[in-house]
Amino acid sequence: MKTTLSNECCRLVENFCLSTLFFACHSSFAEEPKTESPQKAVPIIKDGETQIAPRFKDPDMWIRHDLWVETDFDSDGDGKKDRMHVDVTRPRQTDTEGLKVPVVYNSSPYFAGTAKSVHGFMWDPRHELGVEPPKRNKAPSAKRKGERPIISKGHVKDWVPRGFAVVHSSSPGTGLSQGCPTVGGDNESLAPKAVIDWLNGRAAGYTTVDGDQPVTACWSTGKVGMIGTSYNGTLCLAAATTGVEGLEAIIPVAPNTSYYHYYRSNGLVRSPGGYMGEDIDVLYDFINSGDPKRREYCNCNVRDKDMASGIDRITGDYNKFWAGRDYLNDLGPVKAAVLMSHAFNDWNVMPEHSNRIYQALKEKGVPVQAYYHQGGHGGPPPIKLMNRWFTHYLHGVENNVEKDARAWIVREGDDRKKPKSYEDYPNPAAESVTFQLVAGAPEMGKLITATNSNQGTETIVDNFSFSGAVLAQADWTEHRLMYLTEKLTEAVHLSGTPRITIKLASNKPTANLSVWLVSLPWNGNKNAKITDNIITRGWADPQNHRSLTESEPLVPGRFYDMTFDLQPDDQVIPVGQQIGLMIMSSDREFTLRPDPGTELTIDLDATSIQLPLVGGVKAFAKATPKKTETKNANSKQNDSSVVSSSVSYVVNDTKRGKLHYKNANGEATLKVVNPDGKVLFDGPINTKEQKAKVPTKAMKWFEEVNSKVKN
Ligand SMILES: [Ca+2]
Ligand SMILES: [Ca+2]
Ligand SMILES: [Ca+2]
Repeated sequence: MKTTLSNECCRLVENFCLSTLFFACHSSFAEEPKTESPQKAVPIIKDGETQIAPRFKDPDMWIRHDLWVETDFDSDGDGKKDRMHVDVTRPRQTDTEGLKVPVVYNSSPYFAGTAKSVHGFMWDPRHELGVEPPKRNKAPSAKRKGERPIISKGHVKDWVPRGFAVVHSSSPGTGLSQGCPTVGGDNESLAPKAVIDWLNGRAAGYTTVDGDQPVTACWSTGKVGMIGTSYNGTLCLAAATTGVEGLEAIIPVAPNTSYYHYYRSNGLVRSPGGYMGEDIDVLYDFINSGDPKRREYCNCNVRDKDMASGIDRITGDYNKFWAGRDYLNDLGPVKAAVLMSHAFNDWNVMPEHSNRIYQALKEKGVPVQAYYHQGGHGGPPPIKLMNRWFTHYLHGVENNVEKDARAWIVREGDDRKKPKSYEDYPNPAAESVTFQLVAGAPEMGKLITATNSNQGTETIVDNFSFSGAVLAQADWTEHRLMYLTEKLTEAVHLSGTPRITIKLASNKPTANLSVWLVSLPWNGNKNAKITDNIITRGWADPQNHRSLTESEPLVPGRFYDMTFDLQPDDQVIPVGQQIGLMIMSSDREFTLRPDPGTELTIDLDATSIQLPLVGGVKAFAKATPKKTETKNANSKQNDSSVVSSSVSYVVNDTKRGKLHYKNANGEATLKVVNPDGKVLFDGPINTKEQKAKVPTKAMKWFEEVNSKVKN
């Protein structure tokens, strides 16, 4: 690679170059080391990875400086183009030997201070659905740290010793960057674009926020890779959607790719996990650390105008405001190679955020790979994966990274640095398996692959005071419905996005709807991993059964069909567990919390869930063999490996009433209540004598139902 100062670069920015050299002298160390090797330093590439080089390694020899890059927008209304505060850390040889290096770039709204604890100014979730929410508390103002010249030390240790420059910038309206924070607005895409333009000699940089002494990046090869976690990951994607020349690769870690999907779910107001009551305006207040003199303008225009009129916490519907903050709508110009990173148990920025982009880019033919682990929010891929990505796309080294496995997934309990490779995500061997429901409320019903009928309806009485974890462990409750598969005798591998189709009626015009896929028995141990208990979850607004952009009040008692996706997942459910489909109304940790009492009635025959299982229905059948009829005389009574013989179901029928049958280890009981609530029979039915006491009509109904369940 070229190591001399390119004349072309200097010609392009002729006027800047002298001042750059002047500036470089200032920012550089005072004394030349005496033992200078005669050969010029170059990045060392071995086995397809850029190596730590002895001559780039010493942090005392690095050059650090800051500057402001001028953008093309004026988002803070002062009539001047907004300038972004940028820092640079680069190997000394970029000054002394004319070395040119590629750039690892990280942009963030968090670098220069945030408002104190976000929890003081959240929206209060405790109100009825579909009404104007109570006003939220005023946020304390964020204190601007705005340190110079180092904005952040992030990623420096990984990349500068390998001979990359590392560049940071504060996003618009934060720290010493001008403009307004817009949380997903266009200026957040155009700001990193301007920085990349500067790294390529196409935009102006200055030594001060308002001065005219220029700074150039003649030391840059112009090849830029962006990396960042969460909001900083969003900004990588935001920059890529501009199609800016020079942005060759990005590694977004747990990026939020749509603010709608972050604060809403299928038409429902739904908080990110751990941040109950957060909304886009709360995040605005949290990051609003820019110039105190411009804040009034920004608050007025961005938060109190654009956001206030767009967020719609009353219906939770998708609209123009949200569409403008959904990067899936902006993928057209993307050409940067994307190494997407996320965790399947990130209940803050949920895994759909990366998956929707990954799948769309794959279809578009953009080079993509995915790295997923089983933990929570954040967590980048192992350095080796990142290094191979940047070495190929920023250095142009043919290391065949594009022929590597497309998906890297850390298995449950494994070291996060040791993912298993897969052909793709979802696993190409996964096939959708449809499960139907067998009645069981208020206890647990069954989840079966056979087709099924005459299961009637079952009803949930909403009560936000119980968490999903409590409801999943309850033996008997009216606050959730639970349907369990047989106990697994072989592990089952779910890979992809589960989809539920549900037919339901509400007794009120509004209702929350929450669905969890769980693994039972619940592991209540303090050290339990999240994958021990929760497989995945999803939320939806029944009012949006027909349209995501238009809620429709529910007619109490009328049944509606709706289909929606749970969060994408890749999880192996081990032997001995049962997969449970839990349906709730409010979800204490995620949804709004209306007064308890809303009743959701589910039509079981018209409700099903599709699970993407590796090996499809055959693999599932193999993991849940039919119980043998032979009495297992040899097995000990408490042998936990014996498949439980407990059967229980409840059937609701508007004409006949309610039938509840339970058989636990051979002890059968039956309860039949007529539609007026009169108990026709309630007692054991183990012997001929006991059965004789059951009224003929009730017995006939029971036999009908029983024969169907057995099939
Ligand atoms: Ca301005
Ligand atoms: Ca809605
Ligand atoms: Ca999972």
